[in-house]
Amino acid sequence: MTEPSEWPTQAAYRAMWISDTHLGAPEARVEDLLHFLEHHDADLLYLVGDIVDIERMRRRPAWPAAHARAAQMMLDRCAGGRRVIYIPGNHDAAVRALLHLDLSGVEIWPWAVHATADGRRLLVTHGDTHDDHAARGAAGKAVCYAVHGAVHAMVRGMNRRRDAAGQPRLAVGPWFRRRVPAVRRYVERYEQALAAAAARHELDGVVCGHIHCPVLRPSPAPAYYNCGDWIDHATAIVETAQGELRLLDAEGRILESEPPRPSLRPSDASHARGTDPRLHTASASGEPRRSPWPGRGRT
Ligand SMILES: [Mn+2]
Repeated sequence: MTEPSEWPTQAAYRAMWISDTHLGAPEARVEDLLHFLEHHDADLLYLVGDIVDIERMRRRPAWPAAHARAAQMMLDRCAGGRRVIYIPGNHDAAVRALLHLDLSGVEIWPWAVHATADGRRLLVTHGDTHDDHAARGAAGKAVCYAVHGAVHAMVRGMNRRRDAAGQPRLAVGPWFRRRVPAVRRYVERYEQALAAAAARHELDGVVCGHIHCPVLRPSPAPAYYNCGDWIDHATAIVETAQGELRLLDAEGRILESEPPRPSLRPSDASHARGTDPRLHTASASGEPRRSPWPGRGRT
């Protein structure tokens, strides 16, 4: 393994959030992910669920070398004083059996509270446990997931033909949201449900994944940030040393960034003061009091 000091890092961040890589699923954009990981590094890496698509691999076992390498690269980031916190989602729910364990340095958490360099506290969760409401109950959720699965299977078939013909792939998520009002409403309700979860725990915002809709929305409070995915979008969220969140693409280009905040409110300043940004902390202080944990499902 390469020594941490030899990592070919171009950009180092205070924290980085990656979700929905779906390793083990053939449509995962693994080459893009490997490229991103080779050029981006952070003191604290959050794996925000659906990292390994265990659900999919149960039905069709596949673990190509590139997928194994991407998983290894992410888990190895806990070397050299860095931390990796793995928060399982619904496609890697089996990992929830390992909650609170420390596996060769990788910490497994049901969710976390991240303290930014500028003193904000953000709920970090995959998000599936909050989408019952968004999908209008368990039955609605089952229908949503079934339709979503069927369309994905159809588009996978189309993309195989497009690959063979050298044409660009179709992105399922964006197509869905443009064309199907019910999906657009679902996304809105999901975003509201996640922001409400942050508010319930008196936090400043939420960083999640699950619905494959990358976005940075610092206002209105509470803030809503979604990492996106590595099937349709190939995006990740990073935090700079100053506490600014950015949405990056696989090449490291900034797709969205937060507007500069004037200055810290006094209450926030006390939280931020004295923290060494390099050392800082998924404030593992960090589990909200009430468990958001009943959910199980598929996407
Ligand atoms: Mn998910």
